Amino acid sequence: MKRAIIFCLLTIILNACNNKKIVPEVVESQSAFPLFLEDLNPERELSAAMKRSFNDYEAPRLLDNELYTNFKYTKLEGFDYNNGDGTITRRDPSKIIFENGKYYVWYTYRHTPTEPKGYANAHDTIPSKDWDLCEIWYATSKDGFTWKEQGVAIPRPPKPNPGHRSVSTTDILKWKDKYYLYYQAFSEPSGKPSTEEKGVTDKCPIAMSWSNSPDGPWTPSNEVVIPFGSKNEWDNRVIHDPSPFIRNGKIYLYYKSGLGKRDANNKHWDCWGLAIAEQPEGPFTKHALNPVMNSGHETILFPFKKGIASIVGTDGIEHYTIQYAEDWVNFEIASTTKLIPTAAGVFSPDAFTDSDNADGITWGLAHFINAGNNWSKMYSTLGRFDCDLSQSTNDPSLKKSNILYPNELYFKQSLTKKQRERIAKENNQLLESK
Ligand code: AAL
Repeated sequence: MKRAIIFCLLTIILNACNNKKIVPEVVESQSAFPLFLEDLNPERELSAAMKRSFNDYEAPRLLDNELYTNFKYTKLEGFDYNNGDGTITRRDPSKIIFENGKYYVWYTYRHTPTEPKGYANAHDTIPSKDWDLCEIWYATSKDGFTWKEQGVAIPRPPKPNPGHRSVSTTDILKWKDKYYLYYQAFSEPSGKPSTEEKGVTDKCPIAMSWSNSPDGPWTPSNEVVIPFGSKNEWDNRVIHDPSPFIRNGKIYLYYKSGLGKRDANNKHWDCWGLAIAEQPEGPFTKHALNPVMNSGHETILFPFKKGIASIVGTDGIEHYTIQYAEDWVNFEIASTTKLIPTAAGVFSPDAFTDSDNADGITWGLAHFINAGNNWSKMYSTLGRFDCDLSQSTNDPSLKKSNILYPNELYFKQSLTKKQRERIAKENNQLLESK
């Protein structure tokens, strides 16, 4: 405790120092940086890296940083995948809520006669992608490890309602004792070749259904609640991954879209927006500062203290970071991490409490795509992750950074034939130049 007080005082002093407009002189000489932080001279000149340690992060050391964690994973009981033949998928789980003495989770469920066969082969019963021809199903659990599948929550609605092709990638909102599921509502198979530029489309807006019970029945609004942006606006192409929360008595719904031309890796720029409404059915007003996040094809959000935190997943210049926005709009990097859960739904007790001191999270469910390691039999499974991003939890074994991966994992990332040829050419050029 004494060290924590000293550290806090030190941080305050250092921030005060750094906030003063001191024009950094060329530091001729100063005493060496001390062995213990409590001996640090608050007037000391610091390098950029050491300034970041005290200014940019909650603490210069991981164990003291509430917004750093490593992750542990556990396979789930209770879900069947037809021996991994690609006909059954479960993916993109929602946040988890605790009601009626048990946990609830909703997810994208596909059960089709065949595995996904691409847009060109898609048909009324043949999926183009893993998330095509899907419904929203749900499951319950007493412990978060063994789950009982309850069946369909949101079926595909009849044409021409949005989602008649597929409903997927849902999240839950509890608002004034009613329940709302927001989800991607496809009216065409995902993967349609794009007319504007190379790549394919994954075009869907966001629809919503509501219920008086987490067990349903669910009534579809049969309307788009988060529309595409207009042509030439950043979120014109897709509106993905709806993630609703309650803040200041309003609904804060984060969503993902993708802007810019696809790059050499066929990726567009995944960014996240925020839309705010007074009522669950909208109207939602998109924030003027959108996009509010610059990375993360798969990003996990949860209220933390008075703000909101995000675990930024695959893709983007700030992927594999944990970020925090005290104002729920301007995100700053709080830590970097690794082996993060993909497309996860977290058990976030404060998701709907509108708390100004949200505790954070310790577990959730993630998805694992290509679960059979055979892209021609593509399907995904759900798994559990545990972490320590909680003020009330203190688990040093979840604050480690030196997580060693199996050596064979490195060698699985092997050079292509083309890369070996480039290297050989460079070698020969060097040899010939001597
Ligand atoms: C997911 C999400 C959206 C996409 C597809 C299913 O990871 O980004 O939901 O449409 O992939």
